Amino acid sequence: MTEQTLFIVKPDGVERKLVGEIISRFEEKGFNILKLKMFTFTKQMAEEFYSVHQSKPFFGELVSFITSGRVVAAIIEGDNAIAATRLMVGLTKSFEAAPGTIRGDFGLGISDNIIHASDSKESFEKEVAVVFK
Ligand code: FUP
Repeated sequence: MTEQTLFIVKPDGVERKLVGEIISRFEEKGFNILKLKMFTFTKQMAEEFYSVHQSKPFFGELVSFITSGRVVAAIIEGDNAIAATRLMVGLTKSFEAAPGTIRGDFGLGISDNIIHASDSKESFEKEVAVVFK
C-alpha cells in the first residue's frame, strides 16, 4: 500500500552533518522524496507538534531541544512508508536502538535521538500541518 510519512532530522543530526546520510538511506530503500524543508521550530510550533506529550515530564526538554537549532523535514512516499520508516529509525532511546537503524548507528541519546518519524497516519497529518503550513 503506497503511503506517505514525515521524518525530521533533529538539531543534533543537522549539527553532526548526518542529513545527507539519512536522506540517502531513505532514497536507497526505495522511497520517493516529495518535499524537503530546512527550518528552525518556533516554541509555538514545537508545542503544537509535540502536543500529545504535553503532560509528560520530559515535555519542556523536548520543546527546548527541538527548537535549539535547524532541522530538515521530509515527506516521503512508498509502500508501507510509516511502518518501514519507523523500523529504519529504531527505538526511541538511541542506546536501545538496534545497530542498522539510524538511532542505533549514530547515537546514544533520548532527547537527542537524531530523527523523528510519524507513528501513524493521524500523526503524519497533524505533523505535516504544523511543519509544511
Ligand atoms: P519516538 O516516536 O520514537 O520519537 O518517541 P516518542 O513519540 O515516544 O517520544 C517523542 C520524543 O520524546 C522522543 F524523540 C524523545 C522524547 N522522550 C524523552 O525525552 N523521554 C522519554 O522517556 C520518551 C521520549
